[in-house]
Amino acid sequence: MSEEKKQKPINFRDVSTCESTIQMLQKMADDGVANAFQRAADMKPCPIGADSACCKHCFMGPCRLNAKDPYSKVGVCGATIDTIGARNFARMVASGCAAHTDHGMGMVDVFREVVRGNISGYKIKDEEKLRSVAKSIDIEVEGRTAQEIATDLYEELERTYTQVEGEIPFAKRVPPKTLETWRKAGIVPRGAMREIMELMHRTHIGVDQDYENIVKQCSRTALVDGWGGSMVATEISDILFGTPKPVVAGVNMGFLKEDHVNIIVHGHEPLLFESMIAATNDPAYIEKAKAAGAKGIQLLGMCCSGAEVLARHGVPHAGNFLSVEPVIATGAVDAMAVDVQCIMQALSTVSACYNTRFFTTNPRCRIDGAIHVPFEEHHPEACTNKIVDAAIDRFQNRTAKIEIPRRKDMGVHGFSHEYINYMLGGSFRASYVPLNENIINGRIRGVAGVVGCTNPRVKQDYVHVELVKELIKNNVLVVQTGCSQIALAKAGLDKPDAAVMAGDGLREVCETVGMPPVLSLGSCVDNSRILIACSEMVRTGGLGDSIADLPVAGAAPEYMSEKAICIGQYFVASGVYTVFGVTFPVVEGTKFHKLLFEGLEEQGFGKWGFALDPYEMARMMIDHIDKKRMALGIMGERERKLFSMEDRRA
Ligand code: NFS
Repeated sequence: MSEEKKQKPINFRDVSTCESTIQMLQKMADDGVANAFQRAADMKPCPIGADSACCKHCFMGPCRLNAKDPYSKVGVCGATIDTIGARNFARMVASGCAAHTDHGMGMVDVFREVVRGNISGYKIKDEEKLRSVAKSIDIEVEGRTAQEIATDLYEELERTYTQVEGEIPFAKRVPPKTLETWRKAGIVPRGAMREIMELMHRTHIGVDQDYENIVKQCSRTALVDGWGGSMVATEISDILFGTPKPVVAGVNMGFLKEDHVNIIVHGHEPLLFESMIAATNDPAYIEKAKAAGAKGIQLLGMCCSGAEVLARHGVPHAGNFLSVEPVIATGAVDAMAVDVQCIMQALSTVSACYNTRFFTTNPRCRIDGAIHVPFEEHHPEACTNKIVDAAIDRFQNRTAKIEIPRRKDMGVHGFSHEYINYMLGGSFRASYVPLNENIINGRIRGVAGVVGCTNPRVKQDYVHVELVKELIKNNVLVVQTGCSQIALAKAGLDKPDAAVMAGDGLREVCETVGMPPVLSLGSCVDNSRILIACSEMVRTGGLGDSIADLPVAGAAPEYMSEKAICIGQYFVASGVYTVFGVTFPVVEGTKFHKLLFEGLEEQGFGKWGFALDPYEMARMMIDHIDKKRMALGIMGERERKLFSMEDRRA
């Protein structure tokens, strides 16, 4: 079954803290089926590549520089370590930005077709959101029909992608002082296509060889993701499928049901998932499943589209990125359908081992060995029906031994920034005033976004969970997206009674409002909700004039994707201190590294940070938050006591 020959023995408890994943890793080992944890153990990362100290941008090389003595060598063309590092980093940003903006543009395409009446399967579900998004970019809404507003809106939002000159529409949502910093630096994004194109051009051999200049275009490209592609994806998803409101929902593999037909959707675009919800609730299909001997059909999500429908509809979520292979080892997954992004190629092999029907659905993502059933927005049922049929057929002919981990974790999901507004202020005075007030009076020390992937190079979920626990203990309110929020959901921190784990101040606020100390906001494109929340905090007043003034910080402690690098860069460019774990793909001690970790902050932006240890990471974020509080003059006496590492651990 396995393609691996010599395997390093691994203790599963050393590589994950997710009980279900550990149980399934044991099963995979018994079954002789390979997985990412094993492959990571067997494959040492290339040290030169890990530091991004090699250049493959032309064929005079590849040139390898020495990370230990970075200025001892240059490439064949004379490129220095700073140029090479900046170009490599920039291309990660370009790739991550392309992924999010291509997704966002796909959403605009569908929105346009819905507005024109060419698609019947989706409709404008949240008219209030339509109006508020339109208003935020100065589209007239008074006395106009939804149709008229939506027509203007898609035309306007399309500019986020295609515009050649001028600022993207959502630049209007950026706090004035932050926008001024961008304008001064010449980095207000035009359209995504233009920014990505220019960044790819500038990083070609022999073009931009000034790392500071490259970083400018890097920021501009990243910003067109955060305030552009991703934000449009979030807003249009809300308009079409509804803005999330808190919903009690479950996470973990225990939601698979042995006596049901189980279907998992894994990927990033809500379209496939929304249509799959319709198909699996179709009475005709439920009857068909029953005729095949099942009690019904159980639909579950994984990764980011899973996080979106968890937030919007309470569809259970089976696990984050590193659990996608292990879940198949349950033998209970009758079909897995994927669209784009974070889809491991190995899923095709693992599915074959357990007789799971594995489907690709998007023309952008085909995998050798998968069954390709094209998803087409005009006729989504043509795709989803085939998948449900195949799943029922597989249920009837199950051969794999079934072992489903028992664990189910219930929690509250779906905190859109609109809901945070409402939750804190109530329906009559919905606003961020209570949040700002509680930050100013010190009950809440600050806000941290903890987001991003899981990565087999670090113990799955461990850094996420320890970091978040440490932050809330120190009265930092945590907002979450992506695979990170699934880690915390499994650890039980997204329920109101988790407030007992928070410091006194945060606990008091949580108990008064009835909210958890950890708010899960959705998928990775929903990081744009955090940007909007930051803007609202600035607009509400009392916490400075720009995002860079706010007592906030961000982290992606177990990241693995280029999308994460792009997200990190747009938070930094927006003014947020952003700490990454695992590894940082830039040679330490270089001028380029210094610019990212110090120089950008001096220019009025945020800055990057790096740490492996969750407690160290928390300390860095808290120190930064305190630094901002101090600058704002809201550092109360009570908080001045600095805890040592030992105090915190205790
Ligand atoms: Ni984000 Fe979503 Fe997860 Fe990482 Fe992948 S699923 S878009 S990249 S692994 S958080």
